[in-house]
Amino acid sequence: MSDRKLVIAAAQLGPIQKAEGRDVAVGRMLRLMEKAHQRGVQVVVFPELALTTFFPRWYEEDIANAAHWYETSMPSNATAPLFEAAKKYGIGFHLGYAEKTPDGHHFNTAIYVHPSGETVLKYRKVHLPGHRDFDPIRKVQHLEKRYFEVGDLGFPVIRAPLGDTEANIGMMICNDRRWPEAWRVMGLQQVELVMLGYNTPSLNMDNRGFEAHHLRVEHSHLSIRAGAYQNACFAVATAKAGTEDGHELFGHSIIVNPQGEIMAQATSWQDELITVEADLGMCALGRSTIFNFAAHRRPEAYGSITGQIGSTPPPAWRPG
Ligand code: CDT
Repeated sequence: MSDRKLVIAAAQLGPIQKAEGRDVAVGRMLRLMEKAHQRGVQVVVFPELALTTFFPRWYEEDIANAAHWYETSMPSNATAPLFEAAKKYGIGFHLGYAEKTPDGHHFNTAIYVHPSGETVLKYRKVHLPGHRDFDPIRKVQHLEKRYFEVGDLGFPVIRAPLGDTEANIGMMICNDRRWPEAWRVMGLQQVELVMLGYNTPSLNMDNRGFEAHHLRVEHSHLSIRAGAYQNACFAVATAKAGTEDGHELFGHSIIVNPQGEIMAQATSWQDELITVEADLGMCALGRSTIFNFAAHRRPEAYGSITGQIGSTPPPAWRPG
């Protein structure tokens, strides 16, 4: 036990339909922030692309027709109430949204906002799943590579005031959680709390092979639990859940401790707040023993991790 306690929450959102505006999403988020305040929460994590439906499932021949999905300023008139609520309740919040920069770049972005309204940290999604062009084989499109550029900020970690303490915080977005490299880059910066939002279809829509349905959530949890354990950090993983215009996203938002244990899990596919009291002192055990990087890492054996992208076949051995 330490005196570095923090009450954190995953604020899962139910579905947002294509026709629904940001006012609907923000109104629901405000209700979750009010609930968080009632429960003494100090940090709230909202999902990836929290202000709109998961629009990369919709193909636009002319990308200009997708312009309305992006935020060109943060805060904006639509999102200002979130910043005001943060100030009123003294709650920091993580928000995922589609960003269009002043010079015309498009990113799948997340920010962490201090209760003062200042943005503490920004992250732009690195591992964009899916494809760029319309894919006739797929049952549902997943056009993140069409609508976003690869994030250009790396995986930054920053030490910042959180609640009554300070913590080393980092972020990843959805598909990033499946890539151990993303976790380790933050582990190497002594991250203590990873915030991540996701929109994950309940079924594999690639239509290129069989994947058992029950493994979809399993793979998500497996990745988050392993990432938190192997890097001695807490993780708050928040879903957008439920059926958006006929397309189902699984919920199962979780908060995980540095032992890789699930401390809390959402049970609905609707707006739902799950909370825990995290003792950030717990990060010290893994970091000073089995995952004491300074003592045990062997980067001289890891060159291929950064030296190549695709895998290569190994040399073949034959008897005699
Ligand atoms: N949003 C996101 O990154 N979703 C992916 C689904 C991949 S299916 C092309 C995920 O990893 O959950």
